[in-house]
Amino acid sequence: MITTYIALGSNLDDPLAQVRRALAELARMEGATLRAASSLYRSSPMGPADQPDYINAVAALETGLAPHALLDALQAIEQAHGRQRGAQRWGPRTLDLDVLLYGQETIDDQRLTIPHPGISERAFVLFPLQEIVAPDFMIPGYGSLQELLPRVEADRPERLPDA
Ligand code: ROI
Repeated sequence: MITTYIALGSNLDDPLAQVRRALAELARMEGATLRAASSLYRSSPMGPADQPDYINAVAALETGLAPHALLDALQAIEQAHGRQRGAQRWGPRTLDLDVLLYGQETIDDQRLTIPHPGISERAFVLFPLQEIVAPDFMIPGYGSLQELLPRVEADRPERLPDA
């Protein structure tokens, strides 16, 4: 079994509901167990500014699924949320599920780059992640979470109260 960390993001069609529903779907996913989920956060868009704020969260799953099978399962959830692919680069989306980490493995192929290439500069990923891992948590190739967090402090997202 591997612990994998998934980033959730939405800024269309009731983003709070999209992310809550996605967390419930991760909890029901075949071949995986939801071990932890962060609070929900509101963040300003990275990329084009003329789009709504995002709701973000990070979840920890324990799974025996291989990385690409995991990706297939996550993309099925995105599809069920009406995700339209191939529109504007870095444009708005109903639901984004990104594999941030898969154990301590590094993967780089056509479909997957793990750790996620944006991980070290995305405050909307690192702050939620901080809630569900230890401070000395290591991100292969990037360093520890406590080294990375100060560099994105200026973009700290707004943590929302629990529902
Ligand atoms: N910006 C924020 N704040 N949150 C996201 O989840 C997010 N996802 C993206 C891009 C368009 C890069 N910007 C984002 O894919």
